[in-house]
Amino acid sequence: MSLATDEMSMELLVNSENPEAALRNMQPFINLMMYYECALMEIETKLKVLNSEFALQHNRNPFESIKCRVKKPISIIEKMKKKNLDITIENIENNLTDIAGVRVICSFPEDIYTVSELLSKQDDINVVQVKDYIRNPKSNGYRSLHLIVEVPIFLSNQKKYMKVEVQFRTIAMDFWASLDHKLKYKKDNLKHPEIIAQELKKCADMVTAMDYKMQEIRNMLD
Ligand code: 0O2
Repeated sequence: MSLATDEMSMELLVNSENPEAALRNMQPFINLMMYYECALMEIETKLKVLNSEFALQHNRNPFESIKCRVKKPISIIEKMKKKNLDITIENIENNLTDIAGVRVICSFPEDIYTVSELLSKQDDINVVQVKDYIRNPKSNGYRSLHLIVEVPIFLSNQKKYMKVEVQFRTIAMDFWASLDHKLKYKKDNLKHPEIIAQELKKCADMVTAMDYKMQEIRNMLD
């Protein structure tokens, strides 16, 4: 069981008058989270295979790191509430696309498109949605390429397609996004959040310029 589901089960069990019944009720949710974890393993393996092959051919890795996570139960509940949806297993599966999340950190912008295209064209992958915040950055300066893909997992009695959100960014975009993420959570306690947002936007422009300059140098080296 993952840490996320483990935390939730402990909380519910401790507060329950009938722990056995509580555990039975939670089982479908625990199963669903396990399916998402399996989907993450599939995507991670696919990306690692691409990385190894690319490294052999080009003598360098197209990405620096991969981080995988299953959304915490509390965040799932918050997102379902925000969407005004009843919290059922079916609704969670049908309406949330980022329960399983993979973040791929690349050195150069062009590698993002190379790796994401190689992943997308694999014949067992269905690309459900592409949000290209690199070619079309958000107004705050956020840049990343987001893919929602479906990947099959093979269980003992069924083959099940699970959705995974794969975010591709450069090291510089990731650095920027982690600081911006802090702004999102601290905004309410800041005196002038708009000034920080403006400064961050300036940084986003510098990050973009640097990414493309680094890419140019990389291409000259090649
Ligand atoms: P967390 O805590 O990172 O998981 P949807 O998921 O489709 O309902 P949305 O906002 O339309 O919601 O999806 P989108 O734009 O693809 O964003 C999904 C994720 O991208 C976010 O997840 C963030 O991880 C990241 N992201 C999007 N915009 C920003 C941004 O402006 N700044 C930063 N730092 N990250 C961003 P969550 O669930 O919002 O948050």
